[in-house]
Amino acid sequence: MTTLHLVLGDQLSPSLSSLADAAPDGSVVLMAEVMAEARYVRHHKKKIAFLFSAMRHFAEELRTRGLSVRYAKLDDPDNSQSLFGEVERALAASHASRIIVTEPGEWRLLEEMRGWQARLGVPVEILDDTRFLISRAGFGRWADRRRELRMEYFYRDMRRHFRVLMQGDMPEGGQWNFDKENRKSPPKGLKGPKRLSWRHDAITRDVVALVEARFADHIGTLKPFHFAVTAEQAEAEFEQFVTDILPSFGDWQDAMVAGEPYLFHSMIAAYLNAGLLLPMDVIRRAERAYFEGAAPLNAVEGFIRQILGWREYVRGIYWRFMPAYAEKNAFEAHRPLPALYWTGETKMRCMASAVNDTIEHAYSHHIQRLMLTGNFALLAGLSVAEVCEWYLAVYADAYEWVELPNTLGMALYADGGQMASKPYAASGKYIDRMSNFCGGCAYDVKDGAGENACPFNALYWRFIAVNAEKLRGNHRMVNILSSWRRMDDAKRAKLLERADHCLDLMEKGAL
Ligand code: DLZ
Ligand code: SF4
Repeated sequence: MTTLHLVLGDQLSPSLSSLADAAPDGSVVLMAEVMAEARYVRHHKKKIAFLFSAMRHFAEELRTRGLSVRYAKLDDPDNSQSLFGEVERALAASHASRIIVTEPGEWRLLEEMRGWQARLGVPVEILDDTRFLISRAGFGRWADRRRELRMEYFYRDMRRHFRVLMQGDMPEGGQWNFDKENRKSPPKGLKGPKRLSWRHDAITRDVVALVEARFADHIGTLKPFHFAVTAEQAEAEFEQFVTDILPSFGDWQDAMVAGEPYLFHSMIAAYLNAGLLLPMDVIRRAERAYFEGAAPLNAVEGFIRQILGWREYVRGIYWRFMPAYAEKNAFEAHRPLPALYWTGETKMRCMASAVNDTIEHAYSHHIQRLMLTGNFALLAGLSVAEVCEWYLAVYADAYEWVELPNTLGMALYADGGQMASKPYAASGKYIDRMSNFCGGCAYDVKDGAGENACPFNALYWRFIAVNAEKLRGNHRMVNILSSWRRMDDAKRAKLLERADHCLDLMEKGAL
């Protein structure tokens, strides 16, 4: 009796539930590089190369543990190019009598897998993904008890439950959240440390050549390719973060600096989301750094909140509200995504920087994603579906369970407030305070409606004006709505005219 254990590209953890009873005899582990997954959105070249190389390395690791691994490479002539097709072929070859898989991270794939048993005629067991700290059902029970869902309360319950940064029943330092200390503007010359980079082995060289040849039409530069592709390498990067970078992470968490795509961010999301690192390991390591006096509480608490709080919370929201969640569009935003999101060609220095970082690294940090590309999309009323697809495609860490609530909910407020208590809409003033972009920009951040005025300013007021009715019920928007109402008519008209002109320029590729 043989069991087929399917391992997906973002399930590269030896502790995976579907591998728990895999044994050298009676188990075949199946991994498959398939066009269906690589092309359902046009993933960034670096994202595909990272995953394929990490998948191949993980397959080798399982083999050295004595397991029998069937690995379909993308250019194998018999590759059916879909996960179902590869399962079907593996079933025929191995005569397995059942299939085990850990639940995938995307609704579309889970729906598909639920139909596999009937199509294949053998039992297909779909197990919980125990790499997450709370199960889908557990989150459901937590949410059922609440009238309104807020990450902050979820996070506190997770801190209490797992006893992370706690002193008895009290949070370490007497506060749950130290974000007020984490919003410093960047001083002149702020530079992040040099990061580790890895020499390519034969596996990575093959994969980079494959991606270059087969995905030339996808966004992104492939070289230099800098990602860790094994758990060991990812752990070394994380260790560098904890010892050298974490102490400064809190202070500069919201800062943006031209030419500094990473600053003091951990850069571990791609590794965590593919399974090379496990959430509780990194949480405990960061907590230890605090208790040993190696990193301050504001930094450690802020870092841990991302993983113990946000990461688990967005996953919970995703599964609780899908598939209806993907259809939400509270502001009825439908304007096509402009070319500048793919090319980085714009005179707006901040946007050019965020998009070019993305093209080069398949990465940009949280504040660039939220307050530049996300904020601009919100203000310009860009199509929610197109913006979400862009985020899913371009970031090496993006899978729909994490991308959709972050983009549709947090950045675009398209869920009408399920994720965020107010839209993260901001004018150029915020960007100027948190970055060094504006000084060297073709636009004037201090100008609202002039010929050279920063587009974020007029677009911000247009967003308030167009959505005033929808924003009225939100008490955190009261002041800004009344500022708009009190503004004199001529000024309002000029701002709206400037905003329309900016949108015209954007559509013509001239903004
Ligand atoms: C993202 C991705 C890509 C690019 N390629 C593959 C692949 O060839 N084979 C595979 O098993 N998984 C891949 N993935 C990850 C899946 O898309 C991911 O498992 C689902 O989106 C669910 O999170
Ligand atoms: Fe961005 Fe406006 Fe500043 Fe230019 S002036 S960098 S467009 S915020």
